[in-house]
Amino acid sequence: MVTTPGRDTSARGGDAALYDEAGQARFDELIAEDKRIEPTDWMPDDYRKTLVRQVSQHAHSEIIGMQPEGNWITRAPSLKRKAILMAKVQDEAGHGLYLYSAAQTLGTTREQMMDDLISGKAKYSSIFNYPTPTWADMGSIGWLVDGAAICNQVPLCRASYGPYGRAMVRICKEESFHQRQGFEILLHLMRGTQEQREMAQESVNRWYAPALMMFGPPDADSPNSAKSMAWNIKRFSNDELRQRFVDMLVPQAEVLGVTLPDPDLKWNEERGHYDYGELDWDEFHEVLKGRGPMNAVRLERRRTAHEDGAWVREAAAAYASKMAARDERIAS
Ligand code: BYC
Repeated sequence: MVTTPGRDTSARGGDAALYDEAGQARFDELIAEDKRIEPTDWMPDDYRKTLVRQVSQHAHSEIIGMQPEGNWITRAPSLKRKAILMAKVQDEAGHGLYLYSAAQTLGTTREQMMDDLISGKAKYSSIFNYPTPTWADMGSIGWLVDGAAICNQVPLCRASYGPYGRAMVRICKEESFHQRQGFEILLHLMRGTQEQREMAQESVNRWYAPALMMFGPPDADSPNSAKSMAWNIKRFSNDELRQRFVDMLVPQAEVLGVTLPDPDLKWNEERGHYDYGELDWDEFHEVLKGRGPMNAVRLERRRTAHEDGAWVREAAAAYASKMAARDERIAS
């Protein structure tokens, strides 16, 4: 094994910083053969950093994403709707936990990720910085937000990093149920009274464009895509996935009877895809800078929840050290 000191290329964040030529060759081979990289394999530092960035942002999105829907648990229109919504929000918490665990295998700690989130340093999906003023928003989130998430995440099941890809398999199964329940909420409203139909349409009008922006900036402005695709983390570009999503939405909107709020949306025979109008990327960048309609509220809520949960973390740590001391006594 040839090692070159001075380049921090270790797979485990804090370990000795050594470039491993044989490790690099093995890594390149695994990527070329479209095989999985596991936590114990050597990996280039840039690959590890890219994954920590994407997986932790993804985990934060799931955790912050509980808030817009959590907002409606106490006001769901029936016991059945309430039970479904509670289960869905709990699923999001579970997704966050799988993903934090996957990120931890890359050498980062849960504490570090949490600090980055509550200090406002870490990003999370732009979509969760929009408000949920009506019940129809639970339908739009399921149909459009979870729908976009599935389009984006099904290819991530084949991500080259094992723990991430495996977490995505389970997450996608649950997202698929989430998307259907959102569709069903909207269908129910669209088959209801005039007022309910208007509520559903108004909500779709607000969520459609932000959902399209979930896929990230246009390819020409996506600094991370090329590397992520070369490493088989991302399998499709942001624009490719956005197009796939639009093509999927149009027939579903017809079944629902809602209008997608884009006058430029039309079938392009030549391309075999729907053309769609320009999105407001200034709005997207404003949201990313923390100036979206709900950024401050979302972060403040997370901060408070973290502080309120301090006693749980302390109790768990005290219990763990008590158990460790007991095991030591038994062993000696
Ligand atoms: N929001 O070079 P790019 C869910 C950032 S949760 C915020 O294209 P990349 C659900 C990007 O991070 C769904 N930031 O980046 C939960 C980068 O900044 P940094 C969450 C965004 O990584 C609860 C910069 O813009 N899904 O489904 O190649 C309830 C340039 O972008 C966004 C995931 O996280 C955005 N929308 O591609 C209901 C999926 N877009 O990091 C539902 C996993 C871009 O360089 N993530 N940025 O400072 C990914 O697939 C990719 O990270 C992205 C971006 C496609 C999002």
